[in-house]
Amino acid sequence: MFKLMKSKKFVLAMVFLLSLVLIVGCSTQTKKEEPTQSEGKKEEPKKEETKKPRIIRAGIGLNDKHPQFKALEEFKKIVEEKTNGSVKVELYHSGQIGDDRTMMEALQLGTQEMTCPATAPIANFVKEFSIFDFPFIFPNEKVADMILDGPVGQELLDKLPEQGIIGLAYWENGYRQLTNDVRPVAKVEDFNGLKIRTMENQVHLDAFRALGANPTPMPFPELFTAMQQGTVDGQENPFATIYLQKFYEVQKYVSDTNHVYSPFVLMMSKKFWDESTPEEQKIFKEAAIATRDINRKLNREANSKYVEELEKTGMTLTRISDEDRAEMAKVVAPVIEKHKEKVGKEFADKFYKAIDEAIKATSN
Ligand code: KDG
Repeated sequence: MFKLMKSKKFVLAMVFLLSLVLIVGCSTQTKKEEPTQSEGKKEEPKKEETKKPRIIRAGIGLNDKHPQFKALEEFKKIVEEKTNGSVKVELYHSGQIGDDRTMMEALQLGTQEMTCPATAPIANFVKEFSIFDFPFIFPNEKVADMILDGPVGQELLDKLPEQGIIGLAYWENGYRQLTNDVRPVAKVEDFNGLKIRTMENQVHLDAFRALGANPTPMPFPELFTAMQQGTVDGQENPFATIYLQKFYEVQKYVSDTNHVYSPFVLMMSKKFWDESTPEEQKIFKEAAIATRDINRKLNREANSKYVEELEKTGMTLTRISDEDRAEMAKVVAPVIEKHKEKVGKEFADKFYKAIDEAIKATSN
């Protein structure tokens, strides 16, 4: 009996011990599975951030040697750096993705983000822009800068958003000069019958017609071939463009007509602008202004350097006398009067008044 009791006790003791082991085991197991306080705070491991950069496709008609492209490269650098890579800028030159008009239309549709056309084709979207193409309106670059960067220039940029475009800043194309492959042009009568390619702008067409030439509007990317094939005898553009686009290969004569001071407008699609944050918009605007100054500096250096280089290529340079230039201005005066009516007398008067004030301010 005692033996039995002893063994019962033994069995009970064993069962107790076993259950103890089991309980302790289970409890430590459970403990392991329970998150510790600090583990509980741990965040879900983050998935790789795969936010793609937004792309700005910026296209121009001129080639990659031109100060316009050099300034665009600076714009790209600033924007990519300041947006920490969340915006990437792709640059296209030589009309690779279109001419001035088609690129502006692409900006309106939101299928391209930036371009930088001369003001002449912009007049087909906002008529008042044609005032920049009135011949002999800007006496020098200082005056042009004051007007463009002042309230009248801004008033014109403010007309672009209703066309689906944001005008960021005025850059510089420069004073336009005539080239042709027929004869030296020194006087009004020398324009007679010359087939001249002009930008797509009514003021240019009317002015060259008044001078006796036979003007044809044509997008810039088609120009070299048109001169090469003799579809046109000549064209007009600043010295830097004439040299850097190698027009001297297909043109014999260049005259320093200085007939129009041609600005560029660095512009962005309103769709892209509206999708950007206020911080990004600030970066775009500031970069446009910083690179405007780079562009103007490089462009002025290029225009004065390349006029000499053009003579070295074998082109004949004709210097126009003040009297002959005054005669040209007299011939195109009625064209200006006609287009003053078109842009609106009130606006034209305001523009001319601003020029007078800028002349006074810059001549001190
Ligand atoms: O990149 C600018 C060109 O597309 C164009 O504006 C140059 O002045 C020009 C022209 O004659 O068309």
